[in-house]
Parts: sequence; C-alpha cells; structure tokens
Amino acid sequence: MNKQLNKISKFLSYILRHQPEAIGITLDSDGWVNIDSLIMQANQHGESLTRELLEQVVKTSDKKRFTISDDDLKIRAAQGHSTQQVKISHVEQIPPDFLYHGTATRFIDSIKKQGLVAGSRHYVHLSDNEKTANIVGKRHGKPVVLKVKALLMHQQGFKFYLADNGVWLTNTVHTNFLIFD
Ligand code: HQG
Repeated sequence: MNKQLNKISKFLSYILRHQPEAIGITLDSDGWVNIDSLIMQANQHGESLTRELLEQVVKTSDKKRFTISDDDLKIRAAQGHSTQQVKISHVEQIPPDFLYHGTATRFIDSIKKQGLVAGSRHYVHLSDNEKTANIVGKRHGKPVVLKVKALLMHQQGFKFYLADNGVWLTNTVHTNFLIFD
C-alpha cells in the first residue's frame, strides 16, 4: 500500500472506529455509514477523498480492515471500534481449540494479574494464527504471543465472535485460560 493510501487508511480507521463526530458523521449501530456522505464530510474537513481512493484502500488493506456493503452504498470498519455509536451484532461462533493474542512484554505483569481486558476498544482481539498475533504485538513494543484456550472458554460459557475480516473477538480472557510460555 503506498503512502497516500496508507494515510487514508489511518484516517478511515480513526473515523470509522473511534471519532466519526470529528467530521460530523454518524455511524449506525452496526457501524455503517453511507459512502457518499463520508466522502463529502471528509472533503469538507480537509481530507482529499474520492470513491476511487476509498475502494483502493479497501481492496489493498492487508487486514481487510473495511467492509463495503453488498449494495455498494455503505462502508464500515470490520472491528477495532471504541466509539459508543456502534454496537455490531456479531454472530456468535465456536472458536478453534486455541487462539492467539499479540501483546508487548511491558504488559505481561499486568495481564498476569488481570487477564486480557478490552481497554478502550469494545472487545479483546484474537487471531487464529501466531504470525498475525506477533505482528499485532509489535505495534506495542517487544512482542509476546499468548495462547488462549478458546474452545475451553467457549465450553464454559464465554462468547466468541468472528469479525468480517477474520479477527476473533471476546469480552475478556481470564488468566486461567492464558498460556504464557
Ligand atoms: C493490552 C489492530 C495491560 C493488549 C490489530 C494490547 C488488532 C493489557 C493493548 C486490533 C491488558 C491494547 C486490536 C491488561 C490487554 N494489562 N495491558 N490486563 N489486557 N492489554 O491496540 O489487540 O492494525 O487496543 O495486549 O490488528 O493490540 O489497527 O488492541 O497490547 O486487530 O487495523 O492492551 O487493532 O488492527 O491495544 O489491537 P489495542 P490490540 P489495526
């Protein structure tokens, strides 16, 4: 992804996950916004955005961060929200035996005490493979990948959801379901 698209991707993440009000748009409770309104408001707030650029960002996003609706009229972020405007009704799914969470060494002491918490986002984010978790962890410092006993959690009543882009979501992970080695 080139520099211009990367900048737009960051802008869209910020607006569609965290601060839609920054450009005067409202997301519906499933996170969708009309693409024409988004483009109009973005341009009014100094961001040069066109439908073509937006489509390129969606297509080339390494993590498939954004989803365009089947009728091509709307866009949303697949996961990662902190805005209270959104409460996506994800479908519950049965997870595989293990999922992975990438974090940084500096958080480990706290995670050992509290388990994984969602922080400002709506969910704890998990991957189905260690490689992706490692990349996520690197965003925060020296990466560590924690293994999560996901199926056992599910069997004990904890809910799991799968976002449009394959990221797994759950509310919290207690320490007894974490493997630290
Ligand atoms: C850590 C990215 C201390 C947690 C990724 C993480 C993901 C704790 C940080 C998505 C803790 C939160 C989300 C505890 C959790 N004590 N630290 N008890 N429990 N943490 O960015 O999972 O590239 O909100 O380990 O791909 O890193 O933006 O969450 O290090 O899917 O599209 O608190 O964002 O996607 O950090 O990343 P974040 P995340 P994008």
